[in-house]
Amino acid sequence: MSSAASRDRRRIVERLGAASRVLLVLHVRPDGDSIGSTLAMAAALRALGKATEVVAPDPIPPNLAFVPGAGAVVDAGATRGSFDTALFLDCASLDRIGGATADLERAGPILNVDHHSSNQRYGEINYVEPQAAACGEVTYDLIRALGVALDVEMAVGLYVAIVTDTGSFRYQSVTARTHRIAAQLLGLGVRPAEVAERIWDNRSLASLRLEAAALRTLEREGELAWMDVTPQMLAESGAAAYETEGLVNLPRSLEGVEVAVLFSDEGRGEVRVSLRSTARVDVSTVAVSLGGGGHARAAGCTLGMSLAAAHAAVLTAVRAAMR
Ligand SMILES: [Mn+2]
Repeated sequence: MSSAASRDRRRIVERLGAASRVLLVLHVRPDGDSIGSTLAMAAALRALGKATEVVAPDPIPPNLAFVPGAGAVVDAGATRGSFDTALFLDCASLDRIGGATADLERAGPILNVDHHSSNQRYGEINYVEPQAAACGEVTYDLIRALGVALDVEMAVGLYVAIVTDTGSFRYQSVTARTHRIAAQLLGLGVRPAEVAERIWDNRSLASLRLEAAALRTLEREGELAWMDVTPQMLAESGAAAYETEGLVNLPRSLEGVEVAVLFSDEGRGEVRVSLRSTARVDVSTVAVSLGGGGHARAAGCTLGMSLAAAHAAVLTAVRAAMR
């Protein structure tokens, strides 16, 4: 850890130590890292005697509702009272909290804890560890620095954060340290097979039908592959929008592919673009150039245009990045 990061962590620990009511905010379309890190952190703060509330700008996907504490998460706009501190985990930019901005008006200064290299440092204190494979790793360090003894519930949250953001320990971001942290969490009682089954082997028939329909649009151009989700596919399969999560891994798994793109048009006049790379191309620069953000190997953006226009804009930028 850099000395700047360790100084920032010390400052966050001091501020959280002095806090008494903390608002924690999930990001839009909360994923395993957002949910797992945030719920583990909220439990750690409660262990220190702090009052906490967790607000979600979008619903928690059903396959992540088992994470301890998920049942107490409230919708955007539904928090009560005021907070002396706001804590964001896994949020690269302020707009990632969507409709929870209203809740933020009754909260104190923002503490920003993250692992995205594109993090915009919008907090009063910013503790960003771009080397961490998941915000769950950063959260693990922070909970320990707070002097809280991890329990099995916090451990499940942190494990969910890490196992989801690393594609089950498969991505380039994974280090020996990632595995050492996971080993600690298993030692606290996390059952990895049970967690994996809950997250990945609980799919709806609709989501498999959506996958089949999306696969028919798969296109390949050398080391680049892409796929679409259209409003018609969502309607015909009956799948919910959150069930497009992870579909980008299909073109990514194609032999010889370096960059994979999923274009998801959910019929709201915009296209959500997910970008993945395997080893070489920094897709976060492509995403940032289109108004989004992320990591070198996983990034995304949302474009207010048609699917055809999004294809043109994104594929042109990706081809340039690949040269
Ligand atoms: Mn993350």
